[in-house]
Formats: sequence, C-alpha cells, structure tokens
Amino acid sequence: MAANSRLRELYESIVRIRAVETAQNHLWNVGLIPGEIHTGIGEEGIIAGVLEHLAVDDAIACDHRPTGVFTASGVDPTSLLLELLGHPDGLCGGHGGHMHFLSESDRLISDGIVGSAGPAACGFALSAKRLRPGTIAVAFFGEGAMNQGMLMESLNLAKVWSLPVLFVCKDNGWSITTHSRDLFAGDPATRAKAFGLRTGRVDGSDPTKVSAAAKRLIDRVRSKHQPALLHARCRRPDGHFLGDPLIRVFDDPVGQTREIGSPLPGSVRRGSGSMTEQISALSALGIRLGSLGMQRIRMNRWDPLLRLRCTVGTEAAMEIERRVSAEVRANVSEALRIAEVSA
Ligand SMILES: Cc1ncc(C[n+]2csc(CCOP(=O)(O)OP(=O)(O)O)c2C)c(N)n1
Ligand SMILES: [Mg+2]
Repeated sequence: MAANSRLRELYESIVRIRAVETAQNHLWNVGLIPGEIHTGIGEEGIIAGVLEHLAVDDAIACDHRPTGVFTASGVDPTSLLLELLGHPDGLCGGHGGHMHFLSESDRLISDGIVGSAGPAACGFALSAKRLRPGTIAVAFFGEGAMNQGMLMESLNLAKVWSLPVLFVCKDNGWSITTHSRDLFAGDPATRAKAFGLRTGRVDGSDPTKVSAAAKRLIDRVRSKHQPALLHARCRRPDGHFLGDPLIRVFDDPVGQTREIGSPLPGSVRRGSGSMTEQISALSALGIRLGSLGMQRIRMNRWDPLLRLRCTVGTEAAMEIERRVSAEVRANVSEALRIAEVSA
C-alpha cells in the first residue's frame, strides 16, 4: 500500500477511536451509562499502530479500557454503545458493561481484573499455535499491571511454551492515583528481557513510530512463534476514570477549590496522625497535584491525533474527521433510537 494511503488509514483509525470514546464519555456525562468509565483517550496511537499489523484471525485480550481496541477491530460501534447503555441488543446483551466486552467471533476479549490480559492472550496463543498456525495473540495492559503476578507468569509461560504473543504495555505513568515511579522497580522492557523476550520501546503518542516498532515485533512473533513485548509511553487527559477528582481540580480550579479546598484543612485537623504525619500527607497531595498539573499543561504534545494530523496534512485530515464523525454520529443516533432514550 502507498505510504500516504497507509498513513491516512492509520489516522482514520485513530479518529474513529477518538470519536467513539468521545461519544461514550458524553453518554456517561449525561447519566445514561451506569458505573465507572475508564477512557482510552491518549492511547489511540498505540492501539491503531499495533492493530495495523494484525490479521483477521489474530486474537486480542485487553484491559479495562477496551473501547478503542474493539472499535479499531471493526466491531460495530452501535453494538458497543448499546452495550454501554446496558441494552439487550448490545455486544454482550447489555450484561458486560464497558470493561467486559467480548466478541467471540472476532476473538476479542476485555476484563477489569488488572493483569488478566496476559493469561487470556497466552490461552489465545496456545490455541493459535495448535489450531491456526501463523496467527498470533496480543495483550494490551497498563504498566501497573506488570506488578501483577499473573502477568509475570504469562511472560514466563509464553517464553517456555514458545507462544506467539505480543505483550503491549501502555505506560501512562499512573496506576489510579499512584505515580508509577513510586511502585515500579526497573522498567517493563527490562523485566521482559529477563524472561528472554524480544522487546521494543516507543513513544506511544507518535503513531508512525508505534506502527514501525509493532511491525518489527509482530513479524518476529508470527514467523518465529516467540513472544515479544512493546513498551509504549502515553498520557491520558481524562486520568484514571471519568470524573477523576484530581483531574477536576485542573479543569475547574475555582469550583473545585471551593468544594475540596475548604473542608481539607478541617479533615486534616480531625485526622488521627501526628502533626508531622498530617503535614507530610498534605505535602504528598500537593506534590501529586503539582506533577499531574505539569502533565496536563504538556498534554497536547502527547496527543497522538494532533501529532499525526500534521503528518497527514490538514486537508486530508479534515476530510477524514468530517466523514468519520458523521458515521459515529449516525451510530450514536441509532443506539439512542434503539434504546429509546435521548442525550
Ligand atoms: C487484580 C486487580 N487489582 C486491583 C484492581 C483495581 N484497579 C483497577 S485499575 C488499576 C490500576 C491499573 O493501572 P495500570 O495497569 O497502569 O492501568 P491504567 O489504569 O493506568 O491504564 C487498579 C489497581 C483491579 N481491577 N484488579
Ligand atoms: Mg497506568
């Protein structure tokens, strides 16, 4: 395929993920989706860059942010949106919700148990090796998941059983509200190397670099039946989940200072710790907010959509954005019509 049309397809995939994620976020904001929503905005470059090199018979296991992977895999967005609304016509009959999407025929699964994408992908890869030679499995997970035993066991098993798995670690630097540097020894690629896996490191906000790194590893996983790990850094503007209180402080500093600023000193005074412990807890909170604030200020630099838009060119990018957003608007209208609700 010509380089330009390949780039445009990559961009279209990112734009479609962003549009479906944005629609999902809107439906949650107006109260139509129950429970939490973990958005994947900011991770689209990693997902699109990896999926570009997958074939229809390959399998994917993902984490608690599956909307992008399912969208980019070609699952009908209307059935995803209906699933989020808890409707019987949804992808899983409305029983799965946003963390538990499953498309059996496409070999796509997601799970809210952190780290479970590892064993699920190993299972897919074992069956691929025996029943569908030449096909592979991909596991998507965060860097926090790499502290889970089952993910470490999966890296080990994948190597000793020569399983065709690509492990993709989407490293946003945070596990809920804990900065990963406070709980992560070493780094994901070095850990995987210790198990004998081929590894790659890439800036996950640069879709063309992700695509090139993913291709190198996927070609090897497919031809040599050996696992590999791709470590891709990214930033997510929405934080851990929609409505994240730390993010709200930056989006609405005045309102939030009123809401949490005044009760805070009182709750610290009423706390059971010594004065030194209370001061250190408050300064830890200040440091967290400061570091998150710095990330928020630099967020555009990490946006895969904005970065690739420059490469694709304004005119081509706008045509893709107009077309895809009209398609996704039609998906949303269709889902709302079926569910008989309005947003
Ligand atoms: C086994 C397990 N432990 C804890 C949780 C609660 N939990 C949900 S998401 C999360 C953080 C995961 O961090 P990371 O893997 O970096 O993914 P991210 O949310 O940053 O994408 C935790 C601890 C869980 N769902 N499953
Ligand atoms: Mg993380």
